[in-house]
Amino acid sequence: MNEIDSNSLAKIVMNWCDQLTAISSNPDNISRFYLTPEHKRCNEQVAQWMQDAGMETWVDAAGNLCGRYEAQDPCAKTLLLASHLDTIPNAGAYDGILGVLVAIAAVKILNDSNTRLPFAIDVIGFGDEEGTRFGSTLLGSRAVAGTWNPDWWQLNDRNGVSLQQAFIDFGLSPDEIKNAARAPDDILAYLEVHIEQGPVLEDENLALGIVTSIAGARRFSIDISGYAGHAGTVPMNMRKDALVGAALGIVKIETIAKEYNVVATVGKISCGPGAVNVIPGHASFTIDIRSGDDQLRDQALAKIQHELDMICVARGLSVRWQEIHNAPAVVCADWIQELQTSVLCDMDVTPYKLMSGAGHDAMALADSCAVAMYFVRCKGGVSHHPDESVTEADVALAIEALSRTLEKLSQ
Ligand code: HGY
Ligand code: MN
Ligand code: MN
Repeated sequence: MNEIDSNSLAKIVMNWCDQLTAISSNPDNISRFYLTPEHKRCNEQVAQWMQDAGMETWVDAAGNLCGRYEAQDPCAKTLLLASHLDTIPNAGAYDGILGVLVAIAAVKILNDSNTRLPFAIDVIGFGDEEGTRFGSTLLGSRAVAGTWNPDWWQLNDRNGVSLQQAFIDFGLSPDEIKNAARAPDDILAYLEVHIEQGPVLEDENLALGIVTSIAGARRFSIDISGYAGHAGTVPMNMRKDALVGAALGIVKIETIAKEYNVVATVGKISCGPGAVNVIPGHASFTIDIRSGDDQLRDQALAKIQHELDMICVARGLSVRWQEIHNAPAVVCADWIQELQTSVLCDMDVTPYKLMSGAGHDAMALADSCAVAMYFVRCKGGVSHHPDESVTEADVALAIEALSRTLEKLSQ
C-alpha cells in the first residue's frame, strides 16, 4: 500500500467534504434532505468525483447515487461500499458523507493503478438515512435491500408534501421503486466507513475501530388530545391540558430509559392551537428508543406506553401512538470483522471493537448480505452538530484500511 496514496487522497476527501457543506437548503448551516434540489445537486457533484475515479454512475429508482467499478469478470458479485449523503438539520460535515467519499478514494487507488478485482464495487450514496424529511429512516438503503414499505408513500413532510409526490417532483417514478432493489445473490458483502459519533475511540486514543453490532431503534410519533380552553377562566383542576400530559410523559420516558439502561430521546414536540392564552388541546411529540438488545428495548417501551396511558387516564386525555420506524439490532459479520482485524494489525493499529449506538444504512442491508463497518474517530465524539470533526490523518488511515480490506477480500 503506497503511503502517499492515502495521505494525498485524505487531503482531497477533506476538501470534498468542505465543498459539499455548501450544498444546503440553509445558507447558514448544513441541511440537505431527501429528494430536494440540494439532494440532486449533491448527487451531481459526487457523481463527478466517482466518474473521475473511473466509475460509471447513475441515480437509482430511489434517488440513491450509485457508482460502479467493474470487476475482472463481468459476472462477478458486487461489493457495496456505501453510506449516506443526506443530513440532519444544522448538521456536521462528516456524518454519512465521509463514508461515501472514502469509498470513492479507495476506488481511485484501484483505478489509478489499473487494478481490477475479482468482484465489482458499487459505491452508493444513499439519499435518506436520517429520515429528516419524512420521519421514517433508511429509506434509500431499504429500497436497495428490497424492503421498501408501500405505506411510506403517504408519509408527509412538514409542508404536507407526500413521499410519493416528492418522488415525482424529483423525477422518479414511484411505480419503479422495486428497480432499486439488489438481488442478495449478486452482493458479495456490504462495508461502510462512518464517523463513530461517540467518544470511545478518542478515549482509547485510536483513529479507527471495528463495529461489532448496531443498536436496534424504534421511532414513534405520539399524539395526545385534551381540550383547549381559556387560560384565564378554566380552574386548574378542571383542565384537560394535552401539553402537561405530554410533559409528564416525557419525564417518565427519561426515568424508564435510565432504569432499563436503554437510550430514549424526545427530539420533536409541538402543541396546539398554540396561543399564549389558550390551554393546549393537543400535543404531539416523537420518541426514538434504542438498545443493543431488542427485547430489553421493547420491555422499556411497554413500560413507557403503560405509564403514558396512566397519565392520560388520570387527566382525561387520549393518546395515539404511530410507529414510524423499526430497525432491529444488527450483528456485523464475523468473517469480515476477522478480516478487518488482520488489516488493522498489518497497519499496526489496535483492532479495537465497539458497538454502534447510532443507526446506519448497514442495518437495512443486513437483510440482504453480510455487513460490516469501520468507525473513524471524531473529535469529542461530537456528531449531529456543526462542531463534528475528523482529522486528515485519521481519514488517511481510513482510506488505507479500506484499500487494504479490498486487497484482502480479493485474496
Ligand atoms: O439516528 C441515527 O442513529 C443516525 O445518525 N441516523
Ligand atoms: Mn446521523
Ligand atoms: Mn450517519
